[in-house]
Amino acid sequence: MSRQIVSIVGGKEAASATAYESTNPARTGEVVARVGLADAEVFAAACRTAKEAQREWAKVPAPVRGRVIASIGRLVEANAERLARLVTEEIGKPYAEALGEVREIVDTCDFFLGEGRRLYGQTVPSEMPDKNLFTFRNPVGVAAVITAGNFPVAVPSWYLVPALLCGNAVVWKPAEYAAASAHAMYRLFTASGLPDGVLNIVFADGAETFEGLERALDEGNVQKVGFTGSSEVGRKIGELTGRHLQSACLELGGKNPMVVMPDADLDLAVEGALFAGFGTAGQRCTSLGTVIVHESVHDEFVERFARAVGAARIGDPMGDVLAGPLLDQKFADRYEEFLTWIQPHHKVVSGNVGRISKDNPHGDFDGDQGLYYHPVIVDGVRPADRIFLEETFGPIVGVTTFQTLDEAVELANLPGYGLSSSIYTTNPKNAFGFREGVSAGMVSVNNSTSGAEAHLPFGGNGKSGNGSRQSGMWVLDQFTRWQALNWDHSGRLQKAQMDVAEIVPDLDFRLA
Ligand code: UN1
Repeated sequence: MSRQIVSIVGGKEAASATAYESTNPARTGEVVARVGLADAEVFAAACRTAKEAQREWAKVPAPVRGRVIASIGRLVEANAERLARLVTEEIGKPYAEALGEVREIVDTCDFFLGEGRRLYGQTVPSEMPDKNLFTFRNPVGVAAVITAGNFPVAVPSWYLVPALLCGNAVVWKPAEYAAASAHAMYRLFTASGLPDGVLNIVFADGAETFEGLERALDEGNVQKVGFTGSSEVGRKIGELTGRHLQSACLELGGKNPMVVMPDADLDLAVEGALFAGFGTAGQRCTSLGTVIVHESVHDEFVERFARAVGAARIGDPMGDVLAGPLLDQKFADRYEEFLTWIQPHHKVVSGNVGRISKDNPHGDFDGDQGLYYHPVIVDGVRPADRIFLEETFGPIVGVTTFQTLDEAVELANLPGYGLSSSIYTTNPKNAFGFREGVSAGMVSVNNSTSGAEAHLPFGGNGKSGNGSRQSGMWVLDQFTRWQALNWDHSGRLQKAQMDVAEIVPDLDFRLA
């Protein structure tokens, strides 16, 4: 069944300039949706519409906005299987994971529906009598949210739900190759009764989006940009928003390390590395990049890891598999390039490499019709290698060794990203030492690098982001601005710093 979808601005379908087909990566001949892509002007116009709608939305009491978030959560829950099936159909994410992804939207709504009755400000004592100080959280205005398609519904909800709850309007530009999932989520959100124009969805390619965003920023119609995607595009968005004196919320790539200490439970570490590296076909921004394993357990670890990967099921994402296909042809093409980074000094220990086919099967799976790739473990990786230094989005994991924890931390930080990380150890000293030294925003002990929970701060440092955090209470600082109010009821002008009573201490006093 193929759908026809277009952008929706102010509750009405908007004009499209070009046509795009979102296909099923498990059966590339199957069109999931025919998408009309809009141009830069539609994007800029959507931001104008959002600005109009935001004024009224901000006046809706926050607890009432919280009720709308509660309704969104209920609607998503009631449609969970349908939405998850669509996600699986459109981007090939295994169905169990797609259901988990949909669950994450509900969790996010659960967290923020109560925030409608909090959005706490403070009362603060004044330095002068008969004067009161307060702080208020004000919505920023219009948020332009640009998201990737590997988490086509959960990660967008991390922006959309708190942004709307805080009284902002949103223009959402999802990834083209996940357009149908995004469109379905948009419809669930608006079924909650959100007024027209408060949430708008624009399908557009990268270039038109960037131009539209620039225009909207110039016109003063966007106050916050949220972006999840590559470090390269994130840098451009950071520059653009910086020129407009804004700081975007950037969630970018990762080269997430997993350290395996000599005292680790190796079976657990292998299980963790298998899921972290090859679950979701390695296409999470939190997926495992490099295993940094102590030299004393290297051989044992690699042997068990290779065995686990050989036995892992790759196949139809509606089935019980570790991984399905890559997200889209664009990702398959890029992944093929990452495979060329394998050098003669490397040792592929996982078996076959490249596209799964009749001539190059994974066990009895021949990958017929889909963008399926062999999971690859590359041993012997060195710190100067591209495979070690750069994100390789897809099912490929490097392995390197270390001698001391300090060295492991240094290797973990060397690529300059800082999204997620993991250590396997049974010694708390190692766990806390690693936590303290590693540059990542997220640290797992005896767990996968992926699998962030919806109410912890999520975000990266270095090449993984500009330190902004999503999720939980921390994201409120992205979608609100603090306003300080002072109210003097003394009936006279009391000048701060000057008209302040002084109590004089005897600072020369010493105990005898
Ligand atoms: C992403 O890939 O963009 O940690 C985010 C995880 C997810 C988030 C990944 N909950 O696996």
